[in-house]
Amino acid sequence: MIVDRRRLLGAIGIGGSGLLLAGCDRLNRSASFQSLLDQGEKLTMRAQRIVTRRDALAPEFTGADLSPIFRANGTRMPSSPAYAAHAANRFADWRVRVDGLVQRPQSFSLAEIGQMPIRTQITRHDCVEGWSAIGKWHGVPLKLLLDQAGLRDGTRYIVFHCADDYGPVRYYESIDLIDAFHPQTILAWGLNDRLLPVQNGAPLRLRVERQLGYKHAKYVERIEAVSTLAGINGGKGGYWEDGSNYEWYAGA
Ligand SMILES: Nc1nc2c(c(=O)[nH]1)N[C@H]1C(S)=C(S)[C@@H](COP(=O)(O)O)O[C@H]1N2
Ligand SMILES: [Mo]
Repeated sequence: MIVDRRRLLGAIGIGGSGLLLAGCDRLNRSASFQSLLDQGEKLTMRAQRIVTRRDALAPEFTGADLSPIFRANGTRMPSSPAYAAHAANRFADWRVRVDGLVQRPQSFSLAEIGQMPIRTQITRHDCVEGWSAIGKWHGVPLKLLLDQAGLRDGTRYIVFHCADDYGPVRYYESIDLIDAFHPQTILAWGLNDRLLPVQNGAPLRLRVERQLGYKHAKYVERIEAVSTLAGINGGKGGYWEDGSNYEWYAGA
């Protein structure tokens, strides 16, 4: 599925005005209609700018900029015996499932993901707790997994379900389709030319580079397409959003 302009505009909630104007050619060009048109034009331009901004790439850096260590935050080792068994087995049997509002629910092994095109990017991670680090991430564009599963009409969000209990519930996060199909949004399996360490989310973690650290779900085991966030725990779309009123949209 391709995120086309209309879908993008619809996703940010201002697509309707253009469609409305297009259907109005029976109206004559009275002064007030002309001013409505002008307003519509401005709205469209503004929408275009917002879309351009949301679509822009996060800055990428060079090897010389890499942080000497990429620290870990939040869960450093999921506590479940199942995860420990996967880790002991070097995640040979780990699968990430893609389901929800998709035409072809399916799961991918790490080997399958390793066969898919690789994107590498050196980016800066910003945590709201007041630290940043620059790391080199390797992974598969999320778009490729979503395209293979085939999003169904009505999908508005992609939810990431993680393997770690953080406090009383599993960690989870969600993003919209603009971020899901952003070229720098990857399911990363590598950091700094090595496989992802457990503390940084092995075997798969989300990188969604325009957003703050807590959106970058680690230990991803299920990716769910949904039309609304209402059914996901507290309904605000993420562990911190539900638990501590963090903003759902944590983008630049
Ligand atoms: N599953 C899971 N994902 C998570 C967290 C977590 O505790 N569990 N912490 C988040 C926060 S607040 C940050 S800053 C980053 C930290 O990533 P790092 O451990 O690789 O530095 O992961 C995010 N993703
Ligand atoms: Mo964070």
